[in-house]
Amino acid sequence: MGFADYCRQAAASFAALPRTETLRLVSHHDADGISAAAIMVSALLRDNRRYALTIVPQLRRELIEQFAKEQHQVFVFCDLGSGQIEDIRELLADRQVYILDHHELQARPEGIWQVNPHCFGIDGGKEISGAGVAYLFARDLSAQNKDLAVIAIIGALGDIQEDKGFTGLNKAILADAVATGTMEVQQGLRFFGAQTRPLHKLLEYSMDYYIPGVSGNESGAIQFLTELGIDLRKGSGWKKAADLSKDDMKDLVAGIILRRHGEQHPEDIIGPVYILPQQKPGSSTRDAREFATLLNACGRLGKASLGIGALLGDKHLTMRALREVTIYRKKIMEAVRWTEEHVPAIERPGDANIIIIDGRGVIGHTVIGTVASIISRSGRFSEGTMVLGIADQEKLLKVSIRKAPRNSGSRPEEESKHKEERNLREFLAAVIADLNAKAGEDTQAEVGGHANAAGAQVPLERAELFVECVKERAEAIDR
Ligand SMILES: [Mn+2]
Repeated sequence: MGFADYCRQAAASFAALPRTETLRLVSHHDADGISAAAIMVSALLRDNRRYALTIVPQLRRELIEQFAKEQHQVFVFCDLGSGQIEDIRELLADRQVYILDHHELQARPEGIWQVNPHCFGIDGGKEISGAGVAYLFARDLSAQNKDLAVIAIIGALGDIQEDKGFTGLNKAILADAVATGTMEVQQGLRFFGAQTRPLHKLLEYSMDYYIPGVSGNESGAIQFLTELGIDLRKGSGWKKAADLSKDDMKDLVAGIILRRHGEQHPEDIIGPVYILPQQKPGSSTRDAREFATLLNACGRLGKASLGIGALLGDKHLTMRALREVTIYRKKIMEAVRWTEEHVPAIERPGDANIIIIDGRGVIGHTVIGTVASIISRSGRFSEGTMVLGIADQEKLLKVSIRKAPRNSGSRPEEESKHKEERNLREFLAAVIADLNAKAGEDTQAEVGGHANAAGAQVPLERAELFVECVKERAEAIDR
C-alpha cells in the first residue's frame, strides 16, 4: 500500500466516527503546526464535528499523561506524535489515535493510524509538511477541502521546505492551491517583506541574502539605491519592491548581484514568490512566506489561536496577530544585534564548524531558534556550518540548531570544507547520548526536528556538560 492509499483508509476510518464524539486535536506551535491545526479545524467545522484544540511547543510525556486523564476517546495529533509514538501507545492505549505527522519515525505500532510519509519512504523533511499531511487527510475527508491547500503551502514554507520551488507531494499540493485560485506563483525578489517593507528597509533587513555594506545598515541601503538611480520615494511615502518599474527592478537585481560577487549562486535572489491574491496588497498576509513568519511569531508567543484565526480569515484576530508580531520582531532584532556583538566566532568565517550562541539570561527561549536561523543564513559561514543556540526556559535548557545553507554567501574556496550532509537531529541525538554517558544516568533530555533544523531540551543543571559534549562531537566530525 502506498502513502495515498493509507491516508485514504485513515480518513475513511475517521469519517466513520460518530458526530457525538468531541475530537481531541493537538498540534505543534510553529507555523506548520498552526497551519495543520487550521486545516483540521476547518475540515471539522465543515463536517459539523466538535473538537477541543491544544497547541503545544512539544509533546512531552507528562503532557500525554495529562491527556490520558481526559474523557476524550479520539485523539488527532498534527505535526507531532511520530517522535513520541511509544509514549502515546502506552498512555493512550485505550483510545483511538490518529497521527498526521512528517517528522522522523520512532516506531510503527499496531492500532494507531500513523499518517506519515516516512512510513512509505517519502522524505518528510523536504517533500511534505505537517500541514501538507493534514491537508491530504482533509481532502480525503471531503473534496470540498481542496481550497485548504493554500494553508498547507504556508505550513511548508514555515518549515523551510521550499528551495526555489517545491518537490514531491508539496508540488502537487501547490498545484491544488493554484487550481483553486487561492494562490499565485510569481517570479520576484525573494527577500523577506517584499510586499510590506519600504525598499531601503527591505534591503537593510535582508538577512536571508546578505548584501555587504547594505544588510543591517540603513544609510548603506539608502546610498546603494541612490547610486543605482532608484528613487526611494513614491508620492509622500516610501517605494516598495512591488512599485518598481521593470527597468529599475533589473538595475536593482544587477546591483545586488554585483555587491554579492563572491556568491556562488548570485541569481538566488530571484525566484518564485507565493502570493495569496485574496489578501490586500501590502499586507503581511499576502506573501505566504510572510504569513508563515506571522504564524511562527504567534506560536512562539503562545498566541497560536490568533494565527489560526488569521488563516481562517478572521479580520479582528489578524489585526491582533500583526500587533504581536511587531513586538516579536523587535525582540528578534535586539537578540540578533546582541549575538553579533557577543559571539566572537561570528567574526571568524569558515574557522569553526559550529557556532554556539549562549543566550542564557539574555535571549528569550521563544526567539532563540529564530535567532539561530538568522545567524546561520547571514552569509558569513561556509556551507554546513552549524549554528547552535541555547536559552533557558524555566528549569530547562532550550536548544536550537541550524546550519548555513548553500546560498549563504560562502566563498568559493570554502565551499568544499563542510560538504558532507549533516543530519542535525542525528547530531543532537548523538550529543545527548554522550551527555547521558558522561552524566552516568538518563538525563531526560529530549531531541526533535529534522535534518536541517532540530532542537532539544536538556535539564538546566546539565547545561555546562551539554555544551562540552557539543564541542567534542563537533570537533570529532572534522577529523
Ligand atoms: Mn512541521
